[in-house]
Amino acid sequence: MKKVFIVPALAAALFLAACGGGENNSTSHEHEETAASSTPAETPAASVPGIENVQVTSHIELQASDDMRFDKDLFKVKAGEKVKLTLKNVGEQPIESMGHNAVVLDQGTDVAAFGGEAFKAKDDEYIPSTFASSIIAHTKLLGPGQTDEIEFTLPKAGVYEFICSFPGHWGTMQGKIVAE
Ligand SMILES: [Cu+2]
Repeated sequence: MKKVFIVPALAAALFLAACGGGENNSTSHEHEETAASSTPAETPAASVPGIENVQVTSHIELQASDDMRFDKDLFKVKAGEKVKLTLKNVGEQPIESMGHNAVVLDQGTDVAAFGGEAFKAKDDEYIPSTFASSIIAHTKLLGPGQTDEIEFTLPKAGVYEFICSFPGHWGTMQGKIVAE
């Protein structure tokens, strides 16, 4: 987390250096630009490739397979409205070696760090309590042929990642839900 704060601090220091000498004639326009560029921004929806071709839905339907993939990885929903997510494990391998779930993460969650913690949470179906506040919703861990359905609401516009948190899966089993 420290790095997150170093960047604005540096920007502020540079800004102060640039404004050194105490002149009062720097314009307010310059101040605005500095403030904007030093604020860590959430990923704007427009920056997600292919999102312009995705229709808004209130029902996310996902399949997970033995090749460690979801069949889809990009969805668009309405912020503040209830969304249903259905996950089906269409694989054949046993849950112990190839279980799947779908975990919807809050904006800005460090997915790699989450995956690392999930690895250690076998007794909780790989849902790490250390990241409880980053989890919007999650399905059960599913074995072959099993299906689970959950409902949740994405609180505000932006980009939310979803992953399978079974050990080693998040690298290939991840996608984005864009709320608008
Ligand atoms: Cu998986």
